[in-house]
Amino acid sequence: MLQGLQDARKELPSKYFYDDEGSQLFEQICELDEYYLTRTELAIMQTQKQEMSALLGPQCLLIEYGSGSSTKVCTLLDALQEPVGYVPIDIAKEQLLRSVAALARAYPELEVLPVCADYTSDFELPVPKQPVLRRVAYFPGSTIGNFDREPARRFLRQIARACAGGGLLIGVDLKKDFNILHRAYNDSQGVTAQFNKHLLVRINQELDANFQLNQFGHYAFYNPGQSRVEMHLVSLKNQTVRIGEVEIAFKLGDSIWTESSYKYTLEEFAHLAATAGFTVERVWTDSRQLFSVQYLRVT
Ligand code: AVI
Repeated sequence: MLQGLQDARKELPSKYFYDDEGSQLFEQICELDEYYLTRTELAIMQTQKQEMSALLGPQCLLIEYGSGSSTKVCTLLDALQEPVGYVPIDIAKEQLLRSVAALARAYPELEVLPVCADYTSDFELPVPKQPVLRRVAYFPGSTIGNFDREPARRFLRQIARACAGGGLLIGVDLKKDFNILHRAYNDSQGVTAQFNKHLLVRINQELDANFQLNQFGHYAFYNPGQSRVEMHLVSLKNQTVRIGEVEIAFKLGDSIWTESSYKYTLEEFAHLAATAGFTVERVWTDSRQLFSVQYLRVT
């Protein structure tokens, strides 16, 4: 965190949004009218789950990277043919434990094998009791968009290795009218702004800092040259912030870059997938082509 704030271009890794409170704020974002992503993806899952289930086949081990509240996966679990297990991976422990308990009630037959980890790190995949025919990763929500290009490729390669002989069901947000993107990341209720500032709240609480939340503004815009929505926190005045023993000076207008959310065309994503060891087998989209769910097979 300190390193990121001391660089000439101040930047904080977006993965730190997701402690328990941050994860709850994100769940609130997913309910917003302006945030079309979740709603659109869920509708695609609902209408296409039978075909998805046929592609994934019987006795698969479903591994979800960044499972959150594990709500999206239920649509899939309802349709899958005799899944041998479900591995939810998430860094937010409380939420992970809550969702495991809920899943155990809803799917008493299903073996649930939770992993509390940063899913981009090296961790051991648990082995279910029943034999596995195919390992399939599930990475919904277009979280792949929060990775820069090279880290995205590395992460997809990591999944391809973990699921050799299997595949990946992934949600990918698509390029579209900038105004739709602008509204999605600048909602009228200010939930996204609160989510963005949550990083500062965490630094204050966990690293003994004194950021004044009302002295930083939420700023999100689409950068067409880079095909991404950028989220920043912009200093509203000249100020000095203390983090532990370290003082960091901000000038009026200085920004902390907190997140990128890349948007793809289907061709661009197929190219990225191919360079990471996957072949796109099937793409489902909504009628407005806002969002896609894709099944990639490990090549
Ligand atoms: C988790 N991720 C896909 C979200 C996104 O749209 O990039 C995070 C988010 N940031 C602001 N609103 C939602």
